[in-house]
Amino acid sequence: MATRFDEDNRIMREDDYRAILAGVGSGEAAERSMDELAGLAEADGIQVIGQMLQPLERPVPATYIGSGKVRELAELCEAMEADICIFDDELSGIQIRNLEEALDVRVIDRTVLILDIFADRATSREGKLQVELAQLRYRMPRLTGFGKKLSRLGGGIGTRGPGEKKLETDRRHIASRIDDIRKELKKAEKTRQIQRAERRRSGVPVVALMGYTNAGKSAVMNRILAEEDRADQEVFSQDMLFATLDPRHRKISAAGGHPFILIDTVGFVSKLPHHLVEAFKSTLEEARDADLLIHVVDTAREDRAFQMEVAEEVMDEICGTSAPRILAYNKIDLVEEIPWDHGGREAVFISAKTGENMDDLLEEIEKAITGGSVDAVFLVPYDRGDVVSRLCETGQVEEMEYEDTGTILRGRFPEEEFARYREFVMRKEED
Ligand SMILES: Nc1nc2c(ncn2[C@@H]2O[C@H](COP(=O)(O)OP(=O)(O)OP(=O)(O)O)[C@@H](O)[C@H]2O)c(=O)[nH]1
Ligand SMILES: [Mg+2]
Repeated sequence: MATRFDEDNRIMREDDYRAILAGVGSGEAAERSMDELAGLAEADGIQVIGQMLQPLERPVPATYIGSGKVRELAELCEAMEADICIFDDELSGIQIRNLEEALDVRVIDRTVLILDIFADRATSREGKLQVELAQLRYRMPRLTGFGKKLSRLGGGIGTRGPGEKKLETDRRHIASRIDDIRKELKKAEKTRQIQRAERRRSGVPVVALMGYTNAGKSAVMNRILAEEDRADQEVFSQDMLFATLDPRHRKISAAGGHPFILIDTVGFVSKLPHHLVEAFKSTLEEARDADLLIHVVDTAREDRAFQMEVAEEVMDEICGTSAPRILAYNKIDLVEEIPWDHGGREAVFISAKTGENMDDLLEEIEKAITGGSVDAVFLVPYDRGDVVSRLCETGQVEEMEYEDTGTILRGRFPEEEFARYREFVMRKEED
């Protein structure tokens, strides 16, 4: 959990931050969004002591909430001894300044909160740079918006991370730092592109685990690895928001099944900051190119439908709507019944914790990635070792024999491989 410092650089206790949340909107969606904001605040070690939702259609330009509400909020802050107000949408510099003046507490928004959590979680060099880039791009147009509260609180919330030192330097410094980070990220992106191209060339399908944060994506990956006796290659999985920031891939050889590459990705929440999505674009690109998306859902959540909608929206934005998807209702060990309508889509009901029905998931993956495969027998001359390796890699070879004229391979192969090496096909076996 995050460590904070007061103005004399003494460590503050985590619950020293007492926050009131404020949002605009009405109906269930607005309430869910506020609940989610409270969850984010808690994930950042902030104690939520109150909240206020104003039923406006859209925020007020000068102060986000209406002026009457601002006064009400100021009274509430004073009465409850709050020291921070968190607004549910991204605020402009002017709004921050006006609100800090009127409320006399530190003012931050959802974006700062999310970036703060990300800054805390980032471990890889690339992850840290991506978060810093998003933080700087958020701060750039708001330099004048940060009032005296910020300098008073020094390295408080929203200023954590490598960007911290740059905060009070001028726009030019920030711009040049943004430039440097972009250049460095570009290099990392190049390496990633090469690796991705290699994976593409190998013809092994890519399957991406996606979904709302804390749904159990990493746990699903770990369960699949454990079943292959590869627990040593497990990824970080924890009951916390945004446990995963950097994508991780593992090649899965799925006992007897078609091999595939499984990618674990960063989790989503609603209103994910635009700059963050931008900054994480290159890491998310892996998922964008995936042949199959697995939407992992936390079945035990009461707000499951909301989380699913949020995840679908981000998935549409990143991957488009065309990649095939499987819905994986996870954590079924925590629910009594699993009976609901999933809109006729491919769905499996699993528990990454107990391992229940994981074979259903693997079966669905197999079905989706081998769509259009053929049982066939190949005879490949000995000077075409490349073809043999390729067929072994992309197909499920059941039998291999060495004849005078070459290697005989019997098994199930993707249609395109079958077509590509038609000249070596001895026979095609009908079902
Ligand atoms: N009971 C139960 N808990 C589960 C199951 N799957 C995952 N969990 C728990 O849910 C929490 C979140 O799991 P993660 O695998 O970190 O979830 P994630 O989707 O990767 O989350 P982020 O990377 O933070 O977006 C952990 O505490 C897991 O142990 C399950 O099937 N049953
Ligand atoms: Mg994860």
